[in-house]
Amino acid sequence: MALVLYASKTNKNAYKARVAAEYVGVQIEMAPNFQMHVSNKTPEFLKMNPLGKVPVLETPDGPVFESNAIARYVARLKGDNILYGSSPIDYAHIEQWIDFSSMEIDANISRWLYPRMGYVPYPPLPPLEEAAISGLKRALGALNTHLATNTYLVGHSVTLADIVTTINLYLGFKEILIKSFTSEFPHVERYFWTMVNQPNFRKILGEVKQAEAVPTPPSAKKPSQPKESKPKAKDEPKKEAKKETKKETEKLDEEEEEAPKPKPKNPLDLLPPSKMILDEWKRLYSNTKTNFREVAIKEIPKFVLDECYDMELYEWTKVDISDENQKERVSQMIEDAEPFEGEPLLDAKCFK
Ligand SMILES: N[C@@H](CCC(=O)N[C@@H](CS)C(=O)NCC(=O)O)C(=O)O
Repeated sequence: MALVLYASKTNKNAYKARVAAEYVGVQIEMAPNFQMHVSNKTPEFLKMNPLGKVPVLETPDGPVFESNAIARYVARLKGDNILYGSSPIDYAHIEQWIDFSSMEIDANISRWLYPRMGYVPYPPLPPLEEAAISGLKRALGALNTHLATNTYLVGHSVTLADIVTTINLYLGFKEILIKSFTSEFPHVERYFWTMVNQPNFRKILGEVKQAEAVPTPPSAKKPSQPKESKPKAKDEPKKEAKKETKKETEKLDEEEEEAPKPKPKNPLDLLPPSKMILDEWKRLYSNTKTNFREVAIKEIPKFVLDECYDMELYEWTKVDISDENQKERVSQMIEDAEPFEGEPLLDAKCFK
C-alpha cells in the first residue's frame, strides 16, 4: 500500500514529509480530492486524527499525525539513512534543531503573522506581537551564529533538521520576514536561499519569493456586520465572533488554496501611531526659509519643535561634519546627488 498524505497541496506542514520523501526516494501520494474543512471532518478522517487536523499520513501500519512525526517516519523509511545522521549525538542534534525550529521559529512566526493575516483577532495585545518578534529575533540570532560556521545544521549534508527548519522559516520568508528584517541574520538568509533552491525543495515548493511588506492587519478590525438584517438571538453575536476567528492554521490552508491573500502593505505600519501629518510638515518645511543645513548641522529650529508633535519618536542628533560616516549617512538621506560637504547642501532637502 502506498503512503497517502492527507492535506491540501499548499499545506506547509505537509511540505516537511514531502521534501524528506524526495531526499530518501519514498513515494507519497496526496489524498485525491482532499478538501480542507470537509475531508478532514469526516468520521473516517477523525479515526486517523481525532483532532481533525492535517497533515495525516496513511501507512500500511496505520495512520500518523503531527507533521514532524510524519517527516521523521518518512526519513527513517530507508535503511541507509541519509537524513537521520549516523551516531547518537547526530540524532540528538537533529532532534534538537527540529524542536528548536518548531518551538522558537515556527511558533513565533505564527504568533506574529496570523493576527496580521486575520486568522486570529487583531489587534492582539501589542506586547504579544512584540514578544513574538523579539522571541523570533532571539531564535534567528542563535541560528545565525550556528550557521556562521556551519553550512548545514548537523554534519556536512542535508538532514531532516535542515528540512524542518527550512520549512519553518519558509512561511515567514514568504509572508512577513521582509529583507530589512532578515538582513540582520545574513547566515540564516544564505542558508534559507541555498536550501529552498535545492532541487528536492524546489520540486515541492516551487520558486520562493520573499515578502515585500509586513501584512497590514485587517483594517484594525471593523466590527463584524451580521449578514442578514434579521434580529439575532441573544447568543448569536458571540457565535459570529467565534466563526470569524477561525482557527489559525485552518484558515491558512483555506486562504492559500482559495482566496487571494490580503494585500500586504507598508512595513512602517509596525511603528507606533503618529499624530504628525507628514504632508503638512513637509509643506511647512519646504515653505520656510530655513534649510536642511540649519536643521541638520546647526540647531533644530523652534518651529520644528513646535510642529513636530511626536518629537519623542525621533532621535535628533547634530551632524558632526568631521565624521565621514555621518556625512555619508546624511548624503544618502538627501535628494542632492552631491556628497555632503556643508555649504553645497544649502538648497538640498531631505524626505526623498
Ligand atoms: N502541530 C500540527 C499542526 C496541525 C495543524 O494545525 N493543522 C492545521 C492546518 S495547517 C489544521 O488542520 N487545522 C484544522 C483545525 O484546526 O481544525 C502539525 O504540525 O501537524
